[in-house]
Amino acid sequence: MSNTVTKPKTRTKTKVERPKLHKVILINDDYTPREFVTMILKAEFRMTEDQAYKVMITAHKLGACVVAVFTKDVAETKATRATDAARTKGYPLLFTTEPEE
Ligand code: NFA
Repeated sequence: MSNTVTKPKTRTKTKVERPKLHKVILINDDYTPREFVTMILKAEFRMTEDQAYKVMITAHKLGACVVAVFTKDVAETKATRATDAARTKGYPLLFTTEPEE
């Protein structure tokens, strides 16, 4: 029959991948005051005094500490904003980012 209606032979399955998350990492240095680090963590990463103090003291003791994970754009923006805020006060404080495994 020439006018038979047939189903399509191929199907399309859309795969949605979860965007890879990126860590924001606080790096220790010998010059930035503890109080200032804690203040930046509270302001930029919306942490409580307790959370901010724990992250600051962990970086102070171990050399670095993961602050939080975000999508790539958000992680980079927050790391840059936090680092820039320290620069305006003349502190060498540094936040970096790296993709999660
Ligand atoms: N190590 C700094 C000090 O003793 C405090 C600090 C903690 C700096 C975490 C940077 C990151 N004043």
